[in-house]
Amino acid sequence: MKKTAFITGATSGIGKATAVLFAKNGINLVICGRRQERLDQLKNELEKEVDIHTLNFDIRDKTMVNKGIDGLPEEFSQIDILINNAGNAHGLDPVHEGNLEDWDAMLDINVKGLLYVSKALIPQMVQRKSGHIINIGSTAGKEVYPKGNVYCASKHAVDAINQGMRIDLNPFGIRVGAINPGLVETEFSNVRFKGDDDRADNVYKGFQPLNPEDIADIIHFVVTRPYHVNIADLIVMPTAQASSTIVNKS
Ligand code: NDP
Ligand code: 8X3
Repeated sequence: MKKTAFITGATSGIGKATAVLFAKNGINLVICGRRQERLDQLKNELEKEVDIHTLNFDIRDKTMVNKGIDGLPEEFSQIDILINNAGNAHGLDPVHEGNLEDWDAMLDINVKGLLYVSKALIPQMVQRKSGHIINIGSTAGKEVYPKGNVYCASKHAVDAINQGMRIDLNPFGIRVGAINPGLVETEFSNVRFKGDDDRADNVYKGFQPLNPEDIADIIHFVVTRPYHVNIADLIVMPTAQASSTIVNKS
């Protein structure tokens, strides 16, 4: 029987690449994001291969999150795989110059939003005693870099939540693991720098960054391991990257 995956942040970058690869491999999808036109376009592209349902919500809004998940059509109501991917950095400023709205956005989306979706979907996994949750963390959840303060805090929180979920869901046979990428070229830096394309492009100049398909490939590998294998925590960087601050640029 086909599995169904629920992917947050499927309109772009890692989430979108994961949706495409899952569809190619026969995994039905619930794809989420705020940009409905992109969700519709992806659904059109992929629905020849698998069944797809789109959910439009701002992950910060727990009422919308719950309404969307409670209202899933019967054929999408059993979620086998949850990819907690939606998230972004907002700004890159020393802490004394930080923008409070950026801080709210990062903590509300990357931490609380991830929790809202998880809380809405985990009880069915507990009841069935099955499920697989992948939390997309970051190297920023393993170390802190200059001006990364609150983004790093949000990803350190994801690291803690990943561990906490694995402990609490262990009695129910639910697999929980995190994938922590380094530099991946997506819309991430455009969002961080609020549409400043030159500044965003500069982040990935002079070395070969990861692309979203590299991470999708790893996510698919993780979810296709035999049941007794749980990849609990994985860090993946471009070869040119050694840490958040050490990148071998030409
Ligand atoms: P993108 O900006 O390309 O994609 C971000 C996705 O998150 C979009 O689909 C966006 O959808 C969704 N999203 C953002 N805010 C909200 C919101 N308020 N409500 C619902 N959905 C939201 O970035 P990436 O693909 O790079 O990022 C995906 C994940 O990977 C994030 O958690 C990020 O922190 C993490 N990551 C990224 C790295 C990188 O270098 N790119 C490295 C390490 C981790 P929409 O705007 O349509 O709502
Ligand atoms: C994204 C990677 O180094 O830009 O989480 O924070 S980094």
